[in-house]
Amino acid sequence: LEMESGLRRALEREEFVVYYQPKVDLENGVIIGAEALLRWKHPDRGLVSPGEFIPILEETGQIEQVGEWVLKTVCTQIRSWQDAAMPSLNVAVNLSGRQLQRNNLCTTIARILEETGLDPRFLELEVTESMLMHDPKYAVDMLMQIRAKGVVHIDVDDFGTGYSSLSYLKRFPIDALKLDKSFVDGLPHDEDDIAICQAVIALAHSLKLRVIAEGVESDDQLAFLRNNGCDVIQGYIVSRPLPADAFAQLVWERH
Ligand code: G
Ligand code: G
Ligand code: NA
Ligand code: MN
Repeated sequence: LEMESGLRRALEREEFVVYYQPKVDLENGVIIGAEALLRWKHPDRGLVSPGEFIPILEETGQIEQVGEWVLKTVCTQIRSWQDAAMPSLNVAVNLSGRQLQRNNLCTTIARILEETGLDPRFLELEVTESMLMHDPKYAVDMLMQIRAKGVVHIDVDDFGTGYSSLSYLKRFPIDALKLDKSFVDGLPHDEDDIAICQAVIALAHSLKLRVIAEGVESDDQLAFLRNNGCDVIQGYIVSRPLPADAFAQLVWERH
């Protein structure tokens, strides 16, 4: 309850901040973008993880306002990196189920792109498998509308943890599957995780989708993923999520 009232004031007190975790192309080792991850700078408790407060924002409905703030902040940030002549970057924003269910989501995204003047192909969206399968017909329709606005990079997060209908997977206008950390964890030794990762990579490629592995921590995991054709990785082996300036510095250093 105390957290709930704190969250209610967090937006106006400017206590939210976006961190950026790099995504690296395995073909050339280049940082091609980032996942935007929300943090709450609580006045007493320090950095609070979204795992603790996103569920509360979802329950109270505040996620819509905060989600819009995240989209706006990220689009503004990408624009300012472009203005500073940074190498080209895509940044992925996580959508919540409640945001996807609102039928004005497409209008909101279009307005933010317009306000920030960002070319829509630099904004990437992450939706979870379970959000899509909650009402697949609706999700296909909504994602088609968003894609029609020029947002062509839509990734399926936590892939493999829920269950997808393969016939729908083909119909969603998506361009990448994110291999969940829980499967990457067991690489390169756990037989089941090996089988699952290889199957997801094969499935994705046969549907002409890219594969982004998340939660990559070790050289062994990285080697396995590279040898098995994974396209992009994200994880502590590259970097933890970073504040915008530190992320930009890393991009320059590795350029
Ligand atoms: O950043 P990790 O460090 O703790 O994130 C925990 C969870 O919170 C992840 O499932 C992530 O997808 C989710 N998350 C992080 N940022 C956002 C956000 O801006 N919006 C939504 N809806 N979820 C987010
Ligand atoms: O649900 P989602 O996939 O958006 O969540 C991403 C979460 O995983 C974030 O909380 C992020 O901080 C965390 N994360 C990212 N890379 C790693 C990693 O290499 N190891 C661990 N333990 N967590 C990671
Ligand atoms: Na995500
Ligand atoms: Mn994920």
